[in-house]
Amino acid sequence: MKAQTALTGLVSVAALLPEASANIVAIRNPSVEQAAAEALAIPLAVLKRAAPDAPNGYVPTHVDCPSNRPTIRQATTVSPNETEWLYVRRNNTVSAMRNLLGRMNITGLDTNAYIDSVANNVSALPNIAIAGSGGGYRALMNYAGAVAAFDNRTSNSTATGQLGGLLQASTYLAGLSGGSWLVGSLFVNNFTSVENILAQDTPDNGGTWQFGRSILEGPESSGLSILNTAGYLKDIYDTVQDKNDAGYETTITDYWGRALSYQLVNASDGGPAYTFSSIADSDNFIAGNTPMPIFVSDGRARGQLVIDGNATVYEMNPWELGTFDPTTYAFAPIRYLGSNFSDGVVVDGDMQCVRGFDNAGYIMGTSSSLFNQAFLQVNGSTGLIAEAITAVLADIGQDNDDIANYPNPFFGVNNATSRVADTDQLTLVDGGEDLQNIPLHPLIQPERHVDVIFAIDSSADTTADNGGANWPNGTALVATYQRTFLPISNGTSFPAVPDQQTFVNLGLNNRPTFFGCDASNTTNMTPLIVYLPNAPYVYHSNVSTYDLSYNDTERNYIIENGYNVATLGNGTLDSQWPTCVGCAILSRSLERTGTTVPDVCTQCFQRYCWDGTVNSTTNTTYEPPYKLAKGEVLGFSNSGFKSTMPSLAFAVSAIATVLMIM
Ligand SMILES: *[C@@H]1O[C@H](CO)[C@@H](O)[C@H](O)[C@H]1NC(C)=O
Ligand SMILES: *[C@@H]1O[C@H](CO)[C@@H](O)[C@H](O)[C@H]1NC(C)=O
Ligand SMILES: *[C@@H]1O[C@H](CO)[C@@H](O)[C@H](O)[C@H]1NC(C)=O
Ligand SMILES: *[C@@H]1O[C@H](CO)[C@@H](O)[C@H](O)[C@H]1NC(C)=O
Ligand SMILES: *[C@@H]1O[C@H](CO)[C@@H](O)[C@H](O)[C@H]1NC(C)=O
Ligand SMILES: *[C@@H]1O[C@H](CO)[C@@H](O)[C@H](O)[C@H]1NC(C)=O
Ligand SMILES: *[C@@H]1O[C@H](CO)[C@@H](O)[C@H](O)[C@H]1NC(C)=O
Ligand SMILES: *[C@@H]1O[C@H](CO)[C@@H](O)[C@H](O)[C@H]1NC(C)=O
Ligand SMILES: *[C@@H]1O[C@H](CO)[C@@H](O)[C@H](O)[C@H]1NC(C)=O
Ligand SMILES: *[C@@H]1O[C@H](CO)[C@@H](O)[C@H](O)[C@H]1NC(C)=O
Ligand SMILES: *[C@@H]1O[C@H](CO)[C@@H](O)[C@H](O)[C@H]1NC(C)=O
Ligand SMILES: CC(=O)N[C@H]1CO[C@H](CO)[C@@H](O)[C@@H]1O
Repeated sequence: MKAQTALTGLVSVAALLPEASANIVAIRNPSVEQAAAEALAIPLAVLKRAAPDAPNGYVPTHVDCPSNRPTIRQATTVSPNETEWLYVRRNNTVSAMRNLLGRMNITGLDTNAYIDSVANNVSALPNIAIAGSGGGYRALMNYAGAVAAFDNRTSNSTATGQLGGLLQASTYLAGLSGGSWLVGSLFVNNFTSVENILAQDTPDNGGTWQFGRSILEGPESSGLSILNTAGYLKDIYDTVQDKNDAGYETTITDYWGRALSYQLVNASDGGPAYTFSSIADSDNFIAGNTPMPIFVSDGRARGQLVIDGNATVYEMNPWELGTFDPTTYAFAPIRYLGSNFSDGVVVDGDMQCVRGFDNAGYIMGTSSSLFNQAFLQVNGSTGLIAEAITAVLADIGQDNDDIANYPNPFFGVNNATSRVADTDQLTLVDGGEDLQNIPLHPLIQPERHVDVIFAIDSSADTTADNGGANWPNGTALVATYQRTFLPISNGTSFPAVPDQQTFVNLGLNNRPTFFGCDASNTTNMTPLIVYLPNAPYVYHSNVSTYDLSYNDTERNYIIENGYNVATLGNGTLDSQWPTCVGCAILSRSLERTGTTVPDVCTQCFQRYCWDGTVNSTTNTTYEPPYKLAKGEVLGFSNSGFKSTMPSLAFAVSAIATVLMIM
């Protein structure tokens, strides 16, 4: 059994829901022509970022196919689009890496000369990826702190002891579930910085990450308008209803994804027309000035359970949805999801392509569909959303409440080997349901040649009392490692990791740990893993996954703590930490070019690499003390952020949800 949910002690939220309205005015669906006219009226500057480019808001719409008709491709390589983009991006990481490593004080190696010597050799140039786990808002905030630490745009992030520039030097930025909310939120908002998102959230100008009111009530404002809960819920209801009326089978994920958008997309009403594929058209991304975002989701047939490690793992990136797993082994153009694909092509005829299915919030909601549970508490109460969800549940059954429906683009593809070749709907669930709660799967594909993965783990694994719950214990890494021994792994490999009890006993879940340092002890030089587990540096950030509201003070503390997770308190706990991060970045590259490993790096590896020791003695106590002191704020200063309270202190921490999640 995996994530088991036991919803207990729920406070009824019926009072928060609008009265069932007798006359609901359906939101008008503009015609395609009207929408096109409106789109043309949007200033060009707006089109250059991730854009509200869906022809008809949230509702997927039939359009003429492009002359180059969309097709499904086999998963033999990464997409031509990615290959083309990588030329630009990898080249851009050269100066960023030179800059970063130059600040990392790697005594004994002229990093400038080294990077210059490998700059034109993609197989020698370090290839960096960052991956953020699931875990709801906790994961979003902890990952946000780490990404802020890696971002050279963050104030003081390029000072001594800091890691600013790692983000600029990275090729991939992956997110799963709560981690995908962070990645999605940054990309849909023009790849702005975390610091900037927080700075813009002022009392006068309700910003993007307003978590003070839970998603059941909606943020206080949306764009420039003040929101009331009734209007918010009605809007969500109406847009989902419109999609349903247009003939698409909707699920709770639609409601959930729409609600999420209000908090994550900085546009009126959560930007119903923002598509995930529009990221591929934004200037920043095309110019290779950002890494490539990747989300992860698991396949699960209706009425079935996810089998640990044996589920098909799908990825969503700005061009495609698909998987390298042999159980599907194909990729579909994400922009044209919803089209009637059969045998790998769109059925012939006019207006046969569909646009707008890849709503950004829906894609984020798919990766995090376990959180549909949050919406379930309205089941049985009155009000629009409640009635809609009750109806959905009656239709699909409670067992499928975590599913996201996609008209299956892989119908008739790889009939002999695919698990989904004969199903109309591709049903996807939360990427963490197979316990691989860190989105490592896309990053360990041999085709991507990643050298080092910074794995930020915000999982809630531990269950101990006395402050010991909701910390990671390595479960996600263990799951990914074990999967590489199953046939479904299809040539992927992963460094050896010990059992979870060893993680806890040796403190590997409480401080940075490197796995796979000895390349010769891994298959095909699998990436080095820099494991960065959530731990209490300046705040007890082990808040429950199902805590759905955070005041700004707490939000900022958790982000601050995440910053310290990544920087070891700005190097306070180890002044050589940035050097060691540099060594991790260079490790595989040095190996391939036969370059002598500098002594400082050897020292770092002695300190941070797991050496193969196992200690599985059962011991359930885990009460990590503060590594620094509460609120000891270094560098990424809380004072720089707004820390006022939401004016409406809704005491609705409605969910006393006891949820054991990966
Ligand atoms: C997006 O960000 C870039 C800087 O990274 C900026 O030049 C551009 O103007 C921004 N675009 C919009 C529409 O805000
Ligand atoms: C992806 O590549 C195909 C051709 O290889 C091209 O037609 C398409 O426009 C590209 N997509 C994007 C979003 O750049
Ligand atoms: C690589 O980047 C450098 C500067 O950062 C630029 O001058 C050069 O044109 C780029 N090369 C390619 C092939 O894009
Ligand atoms: C951050 O890194 C980018 C890419 O190397 C560089 O162009 C930019 O100038 C840097 N910004 C700061 C503030 O250091
Ligand atoms: C750089 O590292 C060396 C040890 O390798 C140390 O002696 C020196 O103080 C460090 N320099 C800075 C500026 O941290
Ligand atoms: C994985 O799934 C396949 C069917 O697709 C099944 O044959 C196999 O036994 C499963 N393996 C495990 C370890 O569950
Ligand atoms: C795969 O199955 C589909 C539908 O069952 C069928 O139409 C198609 O011809 C099959 N493809 C191959 C290559 O056998
Ligand atoms: C590790 O976490 C899993 C849940 O992910 C839990 O079942 C297990 O008991 C934990 N083990 C330890 C030693 O913390
Ligand atoms: C913010 O939330 C934290 C944690 O729940 C709580 O301790 C603190 O009192 C709250 N602050 C205000 C001003 O509401
Ligand atoms: C080396 O590989 C073996 C076999 O995979 C594994 O048992 C061992 O733990 C690995 N050692 C280290 C230090 O990773
Ligand atoms: C940056 O560092 C300066 C000097 O140490 C400090 O005064 C300032 O508060 C810091 N800014 C932030 C946002 O932490
Ligand atoms: C390395 C490896 O085993 N690759 C296989 C992955 O799955 C596809 C589709 O089943 C095979 O064609 C590859 O050989």
